Amino acid sequence: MRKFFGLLFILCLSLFSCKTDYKETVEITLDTNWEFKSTEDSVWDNAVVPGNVFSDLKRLNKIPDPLVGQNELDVQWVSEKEWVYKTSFIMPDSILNKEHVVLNFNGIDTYANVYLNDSLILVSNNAFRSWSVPVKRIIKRQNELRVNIEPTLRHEDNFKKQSEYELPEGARVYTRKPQFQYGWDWGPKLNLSGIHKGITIKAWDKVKLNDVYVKVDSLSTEKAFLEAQVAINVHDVEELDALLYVNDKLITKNSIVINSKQESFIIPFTVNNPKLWWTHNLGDPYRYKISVKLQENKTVYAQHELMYGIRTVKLVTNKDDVGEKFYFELNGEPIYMKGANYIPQHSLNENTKIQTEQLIKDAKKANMNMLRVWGGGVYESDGFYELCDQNGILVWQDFMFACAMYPGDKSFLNNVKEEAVYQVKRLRNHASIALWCGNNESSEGWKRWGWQQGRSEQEIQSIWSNYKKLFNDLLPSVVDEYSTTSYWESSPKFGRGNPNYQFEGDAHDWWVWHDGKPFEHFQQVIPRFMSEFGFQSYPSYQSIKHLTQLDSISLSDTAFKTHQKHARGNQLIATYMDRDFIVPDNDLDYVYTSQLVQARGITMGIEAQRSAKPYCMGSLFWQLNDCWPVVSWSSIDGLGEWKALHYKVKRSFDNVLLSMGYANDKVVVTLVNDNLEPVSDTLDIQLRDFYGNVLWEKEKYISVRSNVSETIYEHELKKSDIKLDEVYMHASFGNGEQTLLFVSPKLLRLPEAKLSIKTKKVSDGYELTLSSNVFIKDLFLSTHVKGFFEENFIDIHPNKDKVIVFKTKSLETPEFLIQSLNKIYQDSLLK
Ligand code: BMA
Repeated sequence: MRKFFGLLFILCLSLFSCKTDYKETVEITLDTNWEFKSTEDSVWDNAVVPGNVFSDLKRLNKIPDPLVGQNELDVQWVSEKEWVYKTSFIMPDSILNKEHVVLNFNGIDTYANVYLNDSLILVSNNAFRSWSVPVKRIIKRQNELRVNIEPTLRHEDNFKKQSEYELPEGARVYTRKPQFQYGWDWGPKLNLSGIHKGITIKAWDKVKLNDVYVKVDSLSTEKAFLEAQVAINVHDVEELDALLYVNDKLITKNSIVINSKQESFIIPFTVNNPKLWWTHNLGDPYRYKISVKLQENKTVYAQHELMYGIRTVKLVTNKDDVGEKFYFELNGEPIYMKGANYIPQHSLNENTKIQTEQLIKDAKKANMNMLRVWGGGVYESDGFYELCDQNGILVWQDFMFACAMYPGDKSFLNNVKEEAVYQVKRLRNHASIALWCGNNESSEGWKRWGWQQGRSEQEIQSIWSNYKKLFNDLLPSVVDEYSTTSYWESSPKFGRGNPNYQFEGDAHDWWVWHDGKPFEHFQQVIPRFMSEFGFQSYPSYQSIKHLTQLDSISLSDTAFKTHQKHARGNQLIATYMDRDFIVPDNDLDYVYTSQLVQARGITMGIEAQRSAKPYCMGSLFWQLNDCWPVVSWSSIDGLGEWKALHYKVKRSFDNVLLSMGYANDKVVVTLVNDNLEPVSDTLDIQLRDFYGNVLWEKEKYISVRSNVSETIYEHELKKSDIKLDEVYMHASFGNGEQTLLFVSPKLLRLPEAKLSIKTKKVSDGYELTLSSNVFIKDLFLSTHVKGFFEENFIDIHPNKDKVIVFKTKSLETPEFLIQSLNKIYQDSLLK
């Protein structure tokens, strides 16, 4: 009994000083003593909460790791069973003596009956909601909490039986849980159950502070007018003082007269000469510390502190001559959005805080200023948005609906309403939240994927009217009532089958990949905002070895094939590779080349879209990350390794981008300047052969206005005057550079290189100095030692040293493997 006291985690909610004499709210986390079993078993095993059944079984060696080999197929039985979790705990007097005791469930996945001391206190049916249950009358000194989790299938079957028709994309639409867990074209089918977020007990006497919502009313360089909306529960209190501090300085003190048990009030306040929050590429993501304290005389009842970025952000969609604009305005400035789509980081939710930190840092390193949290995944943890706030990255947040039509009955809509209110309120203080979007591709699917076929007119009307209830009424009104964030019904606005997709709204351009169009399509069709476009590649050598559990790379391994979820995936990679690259016949080079294919296509798209600014105002590629090791569209793989794409988008997303094209005997140099101030520097262009001879050169001082894309130089160059397959154009401007090839990589006559590598041990790894007698295209370094190459997949210019840092904490001495397109071309000559 006694041992539990040691495990209690009592939070003193005072963020100023615990010495103040006040009647604190006491909070305890119920994260110990948990056990679980299937309802068919009699033996209990220890469990981890928060967690899930798969992770528990894996930890106990009762199932193999579902994310490696073909194990996914062998563990499907887990989702079909009913599971029960229980814990026993002792309540200290500090809780029992309080006037109010509330049990909070921050996330249960999904259909559960919850019993406290044999009283049914909660029936849950939504993994995206939190639940608060008053338990003062039930809670005792010695308690047992039991959570029975039923398989989703049982409920989905019932819903199906009650429904007059089947909805497109199957039973998953009935269950409010991450939709990708039912299997996706990049993810395994692992339908989790469990208590996936923490359970806490909160106890209080007189005042409980429920929420502080800070919002910007108006903004100028001299003043930010803000308000803090405070929501509290009160008991036996008539008047309170509300104190508001900014960066620890007392700004206002108001006296609040209490009229009811649930009170909410507004504290208006002003910040002079505000330092605004900016995305990291345009300024400092500065945040103020804002604190609210509630007290009666000198007794402090509750306090709350948050880090708050002062900014305004909105989506602008005014009509124009062509169609409709689509851009984000941050602090009154139109901003080009550069980034990627984000999916859950781990199929079993086992990603650590450090891994999330790393991923956000990696996004920032690659010059991304927006991530789209995609609707088939999860509303991310508070920590995720906190990291985006800190790092100056905006978030396009989908509601969790994807690629399907959803029910519209009252109980489903009420359930979604609770979910939306909870999530919008939870995230509204984050400076990073730029947009709430209703769903991913549901509207496109309904209009263009044949979902209406074979249905009666009545059914069609009913499904579409339910869609409208959800995405045109319910969700926008929740966003409007509880936040100042813009709302967008569906991503994309039009499917690519509708020609309007180029002129209005955001676009998902899958002509490349799904429809097999060549990458050059990205240069020909440019939408107003590209919110999805992508191409698959094979993951890193480390990921392939990990998932096959082999010491060497084998692409024919059957386990490896389970980790490609797109039916035509490998074939499409092969087809595109053959168009532009020599197809290697060994697995190592094949993996390397697949990554170059992906990087070529996506950077081609990004550069065309950015050059078309301000017509196009965003490039978010599909997809940033993976939820397991897999062949997919990601730029960072399931083990966190950067693919060629991630290295290469860093340059393509740079604030100042030099872009070059060659058509009709003319080289055109474009400069995209995303900075909010002009840039000037010397543009240096050289036509070189692969041996370092400069065939032509030009230097010119260039100035470009702020926030524009401009053609800065044009040069006549007749095809007949050069050997297109033996020369390249190199341009530099400030720190930026660009290489233009005149033919596809497949046709380059790349010479054999004499490469010298000098390796020097430095404090955090190794410094490699590379130099070559000839031009080397896409040199790739890898090693068996765990670490990170600061740069990779680079071009080496003749007789010019290139220094690359390999960061590692390992004590092992690395051996470096080197691959390049020169080597692949030279090998092909020997065949
Ligand atoms: C997009 C996404 C996902 C999918 C991806 C690749 O449209 O919304 O549904 O994984 O395409 O097919």
